[in-house]
Amino acid sequence: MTSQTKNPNVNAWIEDMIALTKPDKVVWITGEKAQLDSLRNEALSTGELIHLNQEELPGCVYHRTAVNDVARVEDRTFICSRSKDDAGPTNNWCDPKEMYAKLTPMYDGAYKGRTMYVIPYSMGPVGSPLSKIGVELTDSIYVVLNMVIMTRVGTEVWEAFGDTSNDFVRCLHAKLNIDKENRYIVHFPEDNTIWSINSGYGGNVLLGKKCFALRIASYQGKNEDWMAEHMLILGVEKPNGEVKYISAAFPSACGKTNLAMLIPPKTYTEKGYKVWTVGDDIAWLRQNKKDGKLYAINPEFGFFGVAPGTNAKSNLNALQSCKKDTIFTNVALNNDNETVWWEGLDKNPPVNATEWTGIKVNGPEWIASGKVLANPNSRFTAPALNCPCISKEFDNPQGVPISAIVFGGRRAKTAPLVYQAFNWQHGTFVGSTMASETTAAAAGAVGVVRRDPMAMLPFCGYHMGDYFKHWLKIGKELGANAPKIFHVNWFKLDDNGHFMWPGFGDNMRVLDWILQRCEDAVDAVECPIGYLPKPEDINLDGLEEMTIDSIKDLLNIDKALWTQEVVNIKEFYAKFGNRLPNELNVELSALEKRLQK
Ligand code: GTP
Ligand code: SPV
Ligand code: MN
Repeated sequence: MTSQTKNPNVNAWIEDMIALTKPDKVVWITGEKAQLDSLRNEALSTGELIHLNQEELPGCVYHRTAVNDVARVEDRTFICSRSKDDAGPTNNWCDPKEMYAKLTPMYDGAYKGRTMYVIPYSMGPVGSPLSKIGVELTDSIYVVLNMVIMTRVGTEVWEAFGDTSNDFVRCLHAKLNIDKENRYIVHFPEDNTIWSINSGYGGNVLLGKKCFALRIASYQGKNEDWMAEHMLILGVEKPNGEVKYISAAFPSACGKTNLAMLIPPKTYTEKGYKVWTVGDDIAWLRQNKKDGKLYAINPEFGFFGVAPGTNAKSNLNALQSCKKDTIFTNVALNNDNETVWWEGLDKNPPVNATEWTGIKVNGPEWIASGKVLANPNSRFTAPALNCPCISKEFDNPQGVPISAIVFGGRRAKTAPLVYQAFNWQHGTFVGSTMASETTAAAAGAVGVVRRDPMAMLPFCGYHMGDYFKHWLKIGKELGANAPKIFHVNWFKLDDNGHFMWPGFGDNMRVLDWILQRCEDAVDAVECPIGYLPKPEDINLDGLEEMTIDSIKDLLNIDKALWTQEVVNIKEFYAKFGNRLPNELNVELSALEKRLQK
């Protein structure tokens, strides 16, 4: 198949990459069903994909990654800006010339005996002023089929490239040998280029997602006056039909997909409240020059969601979304060997199970011995349009106006259920000092508390001090139109190590308070860290297990812990040297003073 675009910049780059990687064959992805069906069949015949029951799960397939390749690899992820200072203290950096010199020989002939797939894709509705485009080259059919779900792929995207544009991201992926020691996920922000090699795991290889839509896009946003954030976007429809939009940044595997699709408790649905999903992982936000408000689009087209813990009670909408046309990765197979199972799906692990690496085991015995059937970071790739509560604004090229921005993480003790920042500058401080326990979404230890500013620690494509400066600048531009900023914690533990808050659908009760605050419809209590709800203002109707006293515990501010928190923040801030905006030091001192009072 010959090139599908006249754009000489695209064609020259692809020719160079063909010369480098030396594929046997080049296939241009058109997005047509016949082409995708034939690729799926080819992958099923080679074992790259595994068959699932097409009556129970129409259009669904199963995939196992290599055992050493199940999560993002932060220690092998690089931001190769020309100046080391521009990558900042929170990113791995290497001189771009050196990195190209190191990786070029690895890519040399990497596609020999293989096919190069050319995937044109748009992040965001095709042609929207808020969207961006890219091309991913890959030798993996699994990547092609995932990209088709996760981004807008197809011939129509070439039109967005026009005949001359150079504003597209060049993404090169090669599986090579899935060699862990030579795995590299590398970003060249100044070249609009991403190179990924020796991995086949989602976050490392679906280059439109974290690599482009966060790392490269955050850099573009800084230069072009918009923001790329690790945020879900949801709409709360009130009984009068009005919809208010909230975006929320939680670190990986900390509840974005769940919150984005929440089903409100009965006390709300009875009154006519509904929640609509716009996005579950990434938001691109920009001030609308007409009304001055902050608008957000979800640049993605599907959900790459955490499977374990997803069930009819916790997230029915996610479960419905993956009933058809879904790719399951590293989950377990059921008794029948052709439907899927994961921890938390139900209480009945299959007796004749196939665990995620492919070993046939007795599920209940296996679990009793302390092992898992599904990988803790196993995932489903489901089309967003499958979601029963997908927002009708999902495809709106203008995006949706954001009323509230919410930060959150997994904190066993320190952070209360919810509080509101005093203003945008203080909210930027709250986001910049976020901390959370690490999860299985990235390789490495799980459950260690680390600072993860705005849930962007692994995803910011430039110096984080400059990123904070950018937040402050956007806040100034928004002025009175700026969304209100909040912090939540669904994961506070009691002394027995149990979650104190029921979470999931009941998080609606907290969103309700947040929206009331945005509308000045409810008072709050000023405390050293921000505005807390009055306990009686959290609606507990129908929530038998919670009392006003348990809400008080959830909202309690432990001064000793917060005093320690200030010490830790100081230490963290010291990393940024003179690139930390002074406004944040001012906020830190003010917090310290308020705590001493
Ligand atoms: P990424 O896709 O990695 O960015 O993750 P995410 O932020 O979308 O997290 P997700 O919604 O998939 O949730 C991850 C895990 O947190 C799942 O096992 C959920 O069951 C659990 N979880 C989500 N929301 C809540 C909650 O409100 N309370 C509790 N206790 N657990 C939750
Ligand atoms: C995350 O880790 O935040 C994810 C999954 O959303 S990945 O695509 O692997 O980044
Ligand atoms: Mn994520």
